[in-house]
Amino acid sequence: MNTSATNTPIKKYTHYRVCNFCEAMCGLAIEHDGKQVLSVRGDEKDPFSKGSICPKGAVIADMYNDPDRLRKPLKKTSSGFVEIPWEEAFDIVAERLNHVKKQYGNDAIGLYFGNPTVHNYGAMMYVADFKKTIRTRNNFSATSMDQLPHHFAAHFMFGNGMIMPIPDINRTEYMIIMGANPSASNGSIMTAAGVQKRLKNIQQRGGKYIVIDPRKTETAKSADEHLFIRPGTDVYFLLAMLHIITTEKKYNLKKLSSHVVDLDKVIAIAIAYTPESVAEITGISVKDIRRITNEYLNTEKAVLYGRMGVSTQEHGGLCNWLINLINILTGHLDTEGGTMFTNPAVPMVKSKVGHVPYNRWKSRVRGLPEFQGELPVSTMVEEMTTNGKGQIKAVVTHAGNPVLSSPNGGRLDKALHDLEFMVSIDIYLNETTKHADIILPPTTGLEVDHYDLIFNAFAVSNTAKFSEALFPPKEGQLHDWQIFKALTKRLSKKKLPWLYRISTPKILLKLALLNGPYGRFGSINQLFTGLTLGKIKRSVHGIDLGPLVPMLPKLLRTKDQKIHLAPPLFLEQLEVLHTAFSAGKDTLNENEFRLIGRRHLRSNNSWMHNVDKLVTGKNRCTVIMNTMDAERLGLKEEDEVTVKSRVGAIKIAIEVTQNIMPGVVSIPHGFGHTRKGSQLKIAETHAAGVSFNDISDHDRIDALTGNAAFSGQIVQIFA
Ligand SMILES: Nc1nc2c(c(=O)[nH]1)N[C@H]1C(S)=C(S)[C@@H](COP(=O)(O)OP(=O)(O)OC[C@H]3O[C@@H](n4cnc5c(=O)[nH]c(N)nc54)[C@H](O)[C@@H]3O)O[C@H]1N2
Ligand SMILES: Nc1nc2c(c(=O)[nH]1)N[C@H]1C(S)=C(S)[C@@H](COP(=O)(O)OP(=O)(O)OC[C@H]3O[C@@H](n4cnc5c(=O)[nH]c(N)nc54)[C@H](O)[C@@H]3O)O[C@H]1N2
Ligand code: SF4
Ligand SMILES: [Mo]
Repeated sequence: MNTSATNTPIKKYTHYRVCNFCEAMCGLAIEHDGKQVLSVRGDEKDPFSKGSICPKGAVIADMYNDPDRLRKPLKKTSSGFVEIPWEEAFDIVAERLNHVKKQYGNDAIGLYFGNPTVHNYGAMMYVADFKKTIRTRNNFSATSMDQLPHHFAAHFMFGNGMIMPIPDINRTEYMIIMGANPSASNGSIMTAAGVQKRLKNIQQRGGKYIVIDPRKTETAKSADEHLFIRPGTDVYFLLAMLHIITTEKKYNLKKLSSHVVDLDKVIAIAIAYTPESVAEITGISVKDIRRITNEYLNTEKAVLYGRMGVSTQEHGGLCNWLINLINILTGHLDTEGGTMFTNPAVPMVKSKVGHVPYNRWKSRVRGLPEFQGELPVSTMVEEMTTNGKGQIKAVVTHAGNPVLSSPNGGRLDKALHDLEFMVSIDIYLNETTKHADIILPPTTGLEVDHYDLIFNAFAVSNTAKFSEALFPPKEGQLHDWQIFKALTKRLSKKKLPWLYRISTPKILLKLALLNGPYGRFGSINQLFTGLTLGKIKRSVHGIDLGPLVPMLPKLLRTKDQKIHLAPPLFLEQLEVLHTAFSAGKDTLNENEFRLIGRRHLRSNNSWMHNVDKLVTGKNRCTVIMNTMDAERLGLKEEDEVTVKSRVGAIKIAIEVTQNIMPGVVSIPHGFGHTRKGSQLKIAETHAAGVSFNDISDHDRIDALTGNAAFSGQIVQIFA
């Protein structure tokens, strides 16, 4: 394979894989010489991504080679972290966790799973067994500061949290995008590699897409239309749409008519929300509300899509319910060009019907209900710092950096410091993992094989691809799944079944594919022709399993196999909203603003800033403010200001633009790498930035779901 002789030309090979950094699933073509990567480009032959790539995928080799990446377990000592052998590290973790369990009970262990957990199929295959050995109620993840309201609406309307509708971007002719910026994020709960091209294609086939966002984002700039909306008021805009649809009797459920219950209950809920009554609150004119609703109603292939901005806000749960409801009432669910459901080769929706994993326990301090085994992350710190039975004394983090990513991360920073024990499974010694007593660093990126279990299930067409590892793990390195398995083995009271002991992610994937809808055992006539892992592997660029197809009513998992249009929890929350609505528009003092976040194409939450190529150029950790507001406060570009909230204050440079709604300011999250003790080289550079979540309030949640409400918090700005 190798060519070390000086004159022999270097032998080059191409390795094809899926990038697993974000949800888009771009196929990469990686040229290498067997040892080093020579170039990375988008794989034009990938039937799903067709050559698309972004700057993050292009530096996958830089991530692999990053000298700051940990390769061996670390143990904290009085003179700093020292490397120790794996067996010793596992023994310490098992001994300490067992000790905490014995002394204080199972709930004394808090678990936190970050975003890359779901991008890692090996971890996904083994995390459930690991959780079972801990058996704690204090189970947290990034879900409750992200897409929880989507799961919530899916769960109560369709009977399973994973039945999340996906916009059929490939065929729609009218797309309303609320609170999403796919040009930066590359799409979310809409796996759509090359999303910008897909959006452009809507226009090229004579359709249009409009963006409703408090900032004129990168997506908004190429949209047919952009409307500013006041942060956190989407619920009123949606209710006004529903008002028009119901009071003017413009609803038509088409083929779904016989598959819904409680239509009568939703017909009257939006009566009070006339476009006239919400225009001032939302900042969107009556004319625009009416026109957009009618354009959407009059286009057969139309879709209403909402994401982060309408999820991580105080009415996230209601927004996601209303978005589904409007798509259903207007015949835009489960039809071409509307919202549809993916039919992945490994289904995420199990065949069981009607089980409701909700509110089986509540968080100890704030009394917030569990959803699908998890408590809202906003409650994590109080569960650590409030004395009493069930108090968290030890924490396990996997692939998460909650000190930078969770609400009031500064408070968490202190609470982690005071724990009796902490272990982090992570590739870096960063702002969170620096608190760990033991860090267990797995392989990542080019060293792991990959099959996108989660994002294949939310893709805009049905597709499958398997990526082999390009490079073997460096000597002594373990995969995430091997770490989970080793810990499960040590922590488990019972002897583990032999099947578990010999299993690998590949074996489990093989079985899942065989039993999946396209697999050999999926149906009798597929017995000889059905999909196998072998077949997928042989198609190195991936397999196209066709466009989205109607999936209802078969996919429904409610006991009565109907869509529940008016789940009681949502109606109750709507009553609460009525009170807020009657209070009218709130007013802000002179130096008060509503804060929103933003993502940049060259960032990925908190963990990619260590790659030089992704942080060169202009400082991106700035607060964006409208020109009029800046003039009013006597501020100019690059001035440093203090942004203060109930829970903290940060100093940050200002960027002045017309592209943000007056009264609103925007700060990106995932920065703030200057914290002492983190070993990342970014900490020493100008790009370290400050953390949004040092000012985000942990008490600001969506009351319905417990999701963190990052958007719309009031902050004060001082020169
Ligand atoms: N203010 C504000 N806060 C936000 C958001 C926002 O929009 N605004 N967004 C929220 C959202 S949507 C999310 S998903 C969360 C993300 O929250 P987190 O998941 O807590 O944060 P990340 O920055 O994604 O941290 C990922 C961690 O995983 C590690 N890692 C990377 N690859 C691997 C791997 O292969 N294996 C292991 N074991 N570790 C790995 C990294 O080193 C890093 O420590 O942040 C949320 N926080
Ligand atoms: N480059 C890059 N890509 C990423 C990530 C990343 O950090 N960087 N993170 C990944 C993750 S974990 C996720 S969850 C996805 C998220 O992907 P998206 O859902 O596309 O999230 P954002 O890019 O944060 O876009 C949210 C938009 O909501 C707007 N917004 C804020 N408040 C409101 C509001 O009250 N109403 C309305 N209508 N809009 C509002 C913001 O201005 C912003 O433009 O991106 C993923 N992809
Ligand atoms: S868009 Fe996402 S999947 Fe595609 S190359 Fe970039 S980070 Fe990777
Ligand atoms: Mo996320």
